[in-house]
Amino acid sequence: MKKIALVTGATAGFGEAIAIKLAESGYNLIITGRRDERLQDLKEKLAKDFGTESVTLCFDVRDKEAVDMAIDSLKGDWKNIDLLVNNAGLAVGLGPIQEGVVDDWERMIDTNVKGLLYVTRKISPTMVERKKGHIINIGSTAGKDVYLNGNVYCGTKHAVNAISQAMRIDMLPYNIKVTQIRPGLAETEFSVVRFKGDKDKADATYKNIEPLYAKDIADAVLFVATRPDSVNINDLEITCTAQANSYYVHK
Ligand code: NDP
Ligand code: 8X3
Repeated sequence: MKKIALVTGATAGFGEAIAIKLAESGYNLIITGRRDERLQDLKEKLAKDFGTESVTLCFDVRDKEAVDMAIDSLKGDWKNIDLLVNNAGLAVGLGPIQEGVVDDWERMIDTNVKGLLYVTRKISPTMVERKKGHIINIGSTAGKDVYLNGNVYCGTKHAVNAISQAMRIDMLPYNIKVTQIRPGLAETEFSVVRFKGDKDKADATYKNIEPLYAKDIADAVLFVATRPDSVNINDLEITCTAQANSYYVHK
């Protein structure tokens, strides 16, 4: 029986690359996101390229009822998720707190913090019952250092950092691994979303540097997911060579 991985936010960026990498490495996949057409295309690709069986679940992680219904719809062995990758997330806007757009703040908090919690709350009890599993949370360099105008996004990733550490303690008696992976600047759809479709602004984020790419994070996920049973990678920060931390980038 192949292992089963559920990846949230598999319609783009890191999540899509992680799903492809895990499929290539022999996992069956549960892929999730809000854009169903992309999920169907990815399902087809995984089957064609790697003979992977996958299930698509189209839902918004901010909607607790939708999360519960989606996970409850899993049949038979698909309920026995070996690896959960909490990846779905976003930044919206970049500006000082006194000019902040409350709706943007709520989208970030509801997705990056509450969404991660809803999905984990629904999936972790089965891992606890089986005394088996691995949860990988995608945090950020912004979860340890803050940067100018990053206020609420940085706050959500600090929350992911704290929750990951706490989860690891909670899961300890049940043999469940918890890993946080904290990427730095990576060229995905992240900045296009942050700047609400302004491609020029998004591109400027990565100008004059070679950023990380989604594949780099997928490689890291595979590495941490394939350590021996007795070994856990607790926390892994990854930046491009031109970046030292949240605020030092050599351009
Ligand atoms: P992308 O924008 O390329 O992908 C984001 C993914 O999250 C999409 O699949 C999107 O799917 C999903 N998503 C967003 N909101 C929701 C929602 N409400 N419900 C369900 N799915 C949702 O960005 P990245 O791949 O770069 O980002 C992935 C994660 O990595 C995020 O948590 C981000 O904070 C983090 N990160 C990114 C970095 C970067 O520089 N790129 C660096 C450090 C961390 P859909 O729209 O179909 O719902
Ligand atoms: C994303 C990294 O520095 O663009 O988490 O906010 S950054």
